[in-house]
Amino acid sequence: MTRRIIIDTDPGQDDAIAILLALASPDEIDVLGITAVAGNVPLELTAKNARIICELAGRDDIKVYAGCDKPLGRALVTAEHVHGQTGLNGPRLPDPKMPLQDQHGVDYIIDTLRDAEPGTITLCPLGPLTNIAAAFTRAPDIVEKVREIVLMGGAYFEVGNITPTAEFNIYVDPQAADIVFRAGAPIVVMPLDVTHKALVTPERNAAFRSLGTKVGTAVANMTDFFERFDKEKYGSEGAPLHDPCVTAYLIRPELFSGRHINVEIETTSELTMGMTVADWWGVTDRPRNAMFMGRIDAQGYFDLLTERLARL
Ligand SMILES: [Ca+2]
Repeated sequence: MTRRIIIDTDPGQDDAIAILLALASPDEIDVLGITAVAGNVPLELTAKNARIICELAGRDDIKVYAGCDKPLGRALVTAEHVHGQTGLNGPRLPDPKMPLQDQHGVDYIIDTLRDAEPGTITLCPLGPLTNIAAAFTRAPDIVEKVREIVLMGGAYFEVGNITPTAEFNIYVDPQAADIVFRAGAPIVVMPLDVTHKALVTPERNAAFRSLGTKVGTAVANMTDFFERFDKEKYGSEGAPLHDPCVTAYLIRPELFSGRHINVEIETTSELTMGMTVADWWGVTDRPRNAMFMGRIDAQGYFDLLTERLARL
């Protein structure tokens, strides 16, 4: 059955590839709309980049909304050091011609869920959870409309990438993450524990480039750009391709495995702010609120990406 989804995103090269994968997979995924949030770069750029990607996919009919321009209770932290000044450094892509919708992204999320049957809409957050938390706070009645929240964020065994203990998306808005993880909707988490196993090796990037299409070339140029940062930082054979794990899960969930556990968010300690405290070993009685993934069939994941991106 086709999943009806809202992608909430801060593009970001890896967000871009996650969106392309969704748009290339209409049998499994119906993208109702895309909401932009401040994260990797400020909101003005993420709202623009989301439209650049829709146009790259030939889908200027997709509705893109701008959401929150800063976290609920903290100053915005961005990641130009990873993604470049535009957030989409790497490929040369034209400015978008398609319009940004007038409605605020949070209002769009609320209205769309209110119009839906219970348990039917999947939310796919690829950035800080500000928009989702704002919607849940303002309209708690929409939580029951959610089928699943499949998000990229957090880490347990891999600990942190923006501080020693926190992953970027959760760190930017820990208060929002706390609201979402306590909301009661089913959650699937793609933490660094998974995404750091999804490395773009030279062979995998060559597979994107050899598609010989506009999309294949753009994707190869995106991963070329951000892998410079990760290779230096981690000394790994390539960059982790984080966000497409979310949309890949909607198509082939069997690529991933993990544990259904309690996950809580650190919101008070400055030292460990934004840490996803995951009870992987079941040492507490806290209620299980999230499917926390730990393993990925990485080659299956890249084969899926290459196969689907070839369709665009
Ligand atoms: Ca992202």
